[in-house]
Amino acid sequence: MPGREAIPKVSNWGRWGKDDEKGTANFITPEVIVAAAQLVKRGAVFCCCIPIDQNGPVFPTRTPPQRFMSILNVPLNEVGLAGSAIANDDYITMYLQGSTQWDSLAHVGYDGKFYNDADTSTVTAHGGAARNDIGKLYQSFVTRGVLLDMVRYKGCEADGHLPKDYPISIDDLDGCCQAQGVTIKSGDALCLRTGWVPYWYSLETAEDKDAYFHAQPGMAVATAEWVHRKEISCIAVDNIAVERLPSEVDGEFIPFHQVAIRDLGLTLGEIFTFEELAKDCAADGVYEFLWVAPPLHIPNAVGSPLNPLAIK
Ligand code: UVW
Repeated sequence: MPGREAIPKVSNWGRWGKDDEKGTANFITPEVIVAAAQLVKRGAVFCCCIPIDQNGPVFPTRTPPQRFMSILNVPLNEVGLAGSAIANDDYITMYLQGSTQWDSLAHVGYDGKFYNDADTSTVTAHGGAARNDIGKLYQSFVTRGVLLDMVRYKGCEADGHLPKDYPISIDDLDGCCQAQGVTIKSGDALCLRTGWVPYWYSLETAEDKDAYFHAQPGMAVATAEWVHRKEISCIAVDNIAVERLPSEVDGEFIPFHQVAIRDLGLTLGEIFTFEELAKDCAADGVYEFLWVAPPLHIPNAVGSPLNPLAIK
């Protein structure tokens, strides 16, 4: 197996200035947003996240989200407030990486650095991420989305997902674009269907659920060069780690994360679902749409859940 030399040597450090913290989100210009808005033709809306509950796939180092009632059918006149109203409140505890999520540019680095030469000291226990946090992108990821339905393209529709640990290559990405009749443009959100998240919900045994996280179809590390060349603004995948697991690079668990997040400043999205959108795209042959997928406005956060919408 090759070592770190197999990781493409591409970088956006300094491209948008030495203080930039948005990375490839900068490809989404006002012109890109105006053009993306023209893609709304039918008013059809497709939600591309899983429910935030205890049933979704969560990496074993994390725990599933939990929602609690904090007050239950409380008559307001019993707590010193006027009137006949009764009220309920609730709260949630969750990993910001514990459901459909964006990884910020402070999520993964290497060799002591995060995107755009940010030192590891920019992330602290009390302050979180002082640089490259997801909160900086709260108005971002409204752009043209393109779904590459790799499950259908690779003839895996009967299984519903790509083979486990399938590495999606540059040839696959180009071939899928060609088969679907789409051209990737600067600023696009790449939405990639592997079928891996829907597959989770069919698993029954603890062994199968454990194995699920150790081998998954996803982006081959070499595709980082393609993503860079195409000026993609963000990648959203219906798998657990965007990239193929196990890694193709000796000694590195998540090499695509390293080059994409740290070197390119590329926001990665995981645990999406594209089943309904993919059905619609196959039916009308239109694989482009308005993509509205901002993170929550959480200053200093390393990641964020979201409710991503594809609108046709
Ligand atoms: C994995 O779960 C492996 O990826 P991330 O840390 O980006 O969520």
